[in-house]
Amino acid sequence: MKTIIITGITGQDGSHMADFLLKDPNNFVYGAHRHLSVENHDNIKHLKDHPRFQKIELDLTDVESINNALKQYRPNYFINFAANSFVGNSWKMPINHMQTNCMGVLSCLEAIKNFSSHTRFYNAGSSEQFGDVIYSPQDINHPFRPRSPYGAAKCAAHHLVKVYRDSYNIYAVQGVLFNHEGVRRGEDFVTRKITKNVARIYNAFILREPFLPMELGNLDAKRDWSDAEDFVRGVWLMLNQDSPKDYVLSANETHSVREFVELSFKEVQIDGEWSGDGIKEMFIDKRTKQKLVIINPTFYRPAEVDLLWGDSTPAREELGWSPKTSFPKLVEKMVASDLGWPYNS
Ligand code: NAP
Ligand code: G4F
Repeated sequence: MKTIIITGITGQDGSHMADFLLKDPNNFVYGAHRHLSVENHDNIKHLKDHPRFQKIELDLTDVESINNALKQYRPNYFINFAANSFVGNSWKMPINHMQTNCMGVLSCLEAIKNFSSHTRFYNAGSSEQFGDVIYSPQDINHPFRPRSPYGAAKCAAHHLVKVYRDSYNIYAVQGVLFNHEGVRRGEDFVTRKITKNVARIYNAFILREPFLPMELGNLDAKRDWSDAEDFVRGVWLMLNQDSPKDYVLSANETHSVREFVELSFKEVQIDGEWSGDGIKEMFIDKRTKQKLVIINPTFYRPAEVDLLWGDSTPAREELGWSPKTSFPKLVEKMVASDLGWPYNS
């Protein structure tokens, strides 16, 4: 039996990774979560009675809990998905981002080195590390030019993973993953925020009720969006190479927030058009002239990553990985899920 600790089990990637790994009867998953007064375990409630799944408590800001987990379970794999993952929050809580997303990773590496050196380690890196990009599409060799405390913390963690790999012969990798979304995406992230709001507005249309428009920030930001369910397989492949190497995972295409809005409303047959400029810009229903989207400058960031566009050719050629869900299918799936509609992949 292979044993795997997954941190961030209550989040999007952690829960999808658990589902993916538990398909193999030779895997036993320890799902690591932090203690909260009110549990938020919706993404893993279906695993409650699974015979090869066990929840354990671990907080990335608590070194003892990390040490204890490594000492007690000495797992074959330790997959660190836990993070304060919301970039927008990182200007408000920069120290928390550094403690969780960088020092937490260092604590994991130290615990592996000291108590379980056979454990293969994955840390969740991010295309935010590329930040203020100087060429497109971005590959693994693109320099790190972070634009947020979140991105800076992920860069520091990336360097530490390499240092531990080189210094102590630990199997440690940090994948650099471009944006990946889906039906378990947190509701603050722009894709899920849009699909939840499209569902709300569509339902109001059907019931002929008044509604408030959705409020967004920078519509021109471009991201390379994929389906999170496609990415967990890539992470597992990175953990099972002959020797450790970091890879980019991405869809290899880029789309703006504006396009995501248009496509989401099209899914529910609401035909909108843009009007106005800057903070006066809005998306209006062509038929009723009602406002569907307005700009709220509080969602602008102090510094923006304008364009992310990945090049995952090495992962495709060397690991045999590729994403299955296209961008339009991802939008369709998320809108359908937020409306409770059936979806066929
Ligand atoms: P997510 O849904 O926000 O999940 C983050 C998880 O981390 C949650 O389970 C959260 O637990 C946990 N967590 C936060 N602080 C913690 C702490 N101090 N100790 C232990 N657990 C803690 O994020 P995701 O989208 O699944 O992303 C997974 C990882 O990939 C993150 O490291 C993220 O930065 C990185 N990443 C994500 C993307 C993407 O597009 N999704 C792209 C690149 C990199 P609670 O439920 O208790 O809050
Ligand atoms: O959905 P977002 O908050 O994701 P962001 O900042 O790209 O970060 C995500 O992807 C990273 C990988 O590149 C991960 F490392 C990270 O953990 C996270 O998963 O914002 C996407 C874009 C930004 O440019 C933002 O300014 O959408 C823009 N945006 C426009 N209006 C908005 C909004 N973002 C949010 N969250 N909310 C808005 O109302």
